[in-house]
Amino acid sequence: MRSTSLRTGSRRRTLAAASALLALAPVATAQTTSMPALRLNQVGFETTGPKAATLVDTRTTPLPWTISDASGWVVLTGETTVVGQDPTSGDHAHVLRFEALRTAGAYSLSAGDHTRRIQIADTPFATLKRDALVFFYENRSGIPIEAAHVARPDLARPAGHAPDRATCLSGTDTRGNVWPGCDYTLDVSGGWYDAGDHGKYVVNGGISTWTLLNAWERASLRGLADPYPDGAADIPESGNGVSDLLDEARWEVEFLMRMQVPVGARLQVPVGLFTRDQPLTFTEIDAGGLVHHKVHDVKWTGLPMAPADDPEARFLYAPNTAATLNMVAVAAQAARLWRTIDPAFAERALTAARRGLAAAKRHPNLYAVGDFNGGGNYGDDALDDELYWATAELFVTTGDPALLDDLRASPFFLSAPTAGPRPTGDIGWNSVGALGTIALAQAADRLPEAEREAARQSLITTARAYLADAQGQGYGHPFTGPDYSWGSNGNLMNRAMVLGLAHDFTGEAGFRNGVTAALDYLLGRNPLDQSYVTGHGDRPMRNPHHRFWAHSADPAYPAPPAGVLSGGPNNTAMSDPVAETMRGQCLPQTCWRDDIAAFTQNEVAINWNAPFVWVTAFLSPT
Ligand code: 9MR
Repeated sequence: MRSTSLRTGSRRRTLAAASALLALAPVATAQTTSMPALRLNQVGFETTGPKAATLVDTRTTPLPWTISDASGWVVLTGETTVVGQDPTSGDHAHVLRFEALRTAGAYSLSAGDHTRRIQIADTPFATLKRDALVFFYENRSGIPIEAAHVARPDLARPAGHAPDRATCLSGTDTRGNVWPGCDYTLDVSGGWYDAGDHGKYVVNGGISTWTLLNAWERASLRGLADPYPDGAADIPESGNGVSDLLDEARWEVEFLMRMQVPVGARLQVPVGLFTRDQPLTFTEIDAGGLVHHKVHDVKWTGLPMAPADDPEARFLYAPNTAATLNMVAVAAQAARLWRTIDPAFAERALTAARRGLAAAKRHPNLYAVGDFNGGGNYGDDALDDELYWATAELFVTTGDPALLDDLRASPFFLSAPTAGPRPTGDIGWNSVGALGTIALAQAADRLPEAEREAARQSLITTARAYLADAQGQGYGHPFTGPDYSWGSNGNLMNRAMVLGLAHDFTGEAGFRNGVTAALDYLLGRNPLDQSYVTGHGDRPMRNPHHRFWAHSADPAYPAPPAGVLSGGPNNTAMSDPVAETMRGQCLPQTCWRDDIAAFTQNEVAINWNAPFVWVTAFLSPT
């Protein structure tokens, strides 16, 4: 885990930053001037669920609102609650609550001279849930994407990187270090492309796969239906008698295991942390069991490009401790989940996990080095949380008492994002400690009851803090900012997952309502009146940063499928060509453009769609 200050809001920081933000005049863009002032979930509200909308209006007294049905009959009236000036959106917000309306149908909501259509349905998120998972099939590497399994023929494409065989990168990096390479080649075919690029990264693959597997295991442990029973997602494996959610996740688990260094291989790698201006020194180690960081093109490819057209050479990047522990966590989880479904696969996963953990303990200080021309970095210089997470998953799978001793010795033992002996910070690809606590809190018969309860309490305390963050937000979502970092929508979904778990543990409706509030924000209740999900809502995202779904750059390429979540507003890394033009001109929640070139704002990624799957599966359990 690196510093999580960008992700975690504390009240003090929020207030200080709020006054700094007020100095930033909100700039009306073409995008903002024509927006309706009533902002709400454009997909729909659950008949029995919470229902809220935001009205942007400068008046400081409550305003009346009405809801009429399709025949114009007024079915509900009320008054807004004035929230006031919302510092991270720049909007003067009123909130409307209409949960009293519990009859499915189409309605018109009117307030302050504005009218907006709303939908109320028993399960408004069922299609969203399916589409959110199909995203993963559509980003598979090493297999053709077949017209029979996608919504439109133009989304089909030939297999990319089939096969994906690579040896270790050798030669000079951008800082002049000379990498020695290795004497083997691995077949690392399969897996998912990370995002808009063609890289496959173990670190980000780890949390993404864990999240999908947890969505399945959570339902199973709670005696709920499989959220994606066989056939639900219509993927090539549909019909094999296994959950589509498990089949999809296995596509990546197999890839993560292929990234493991063969037993006995000796490699020259940088050991320990190097500052960026220090030349690297390479030490020969027994690298067997470690896991390579990523497989990626030697340099970034251009856009648009179908995966099968990638002309660049691909390489394995040096193994390190974080990547190894990511594989361990997920392989341990897989060993548990497939134990009766496919015992041979489960056994193979357990062997990989055990070997990986032993290798990570032998080499606890191998860090990702990012000075290459191609590929994202996913570098992390604090690995205690990865060790805790991987150990927790292997302990839950095996019950090995030695692993429990290790867990109890970890600073993160039973900690959650804002609670426990060492709060982990919000969940993200580089902040995975809470995932270990979630595994321990969910597992039956592993921890003594008092410790299991403490794990649950940490998560519940965190969920309460997230609900407190939602208080006073103009758009009602459980995040104060002030900073909206890269992938802020994915971060919000990770918060929603913790809220969902707190609901599992307590049954308190307020936690479930917090999950819905987070989803409302993604689906249009936000200052840009934007559904950040393709194909869903009146104003869906259309132009993601993606090399294949690149229609807006070249009409020969397809528009995106439905169910793809945009990374979302990002006021912390405004380094793409679109964001550069917005610097100093947008408030945090508005630093976003639906533009294929805006890779810091509008890329899509497996670690953002995965908690989106978790959340939609939570809200739409069958
Ligand atoms: O999600 C990642 C974000 O947290 C980092 O700040 C950013 C810059 O390193 O990288 C993001 O991940 C990207 C990755 O490096 C390459 N594939 C696309 C990912 C999403 O933009």
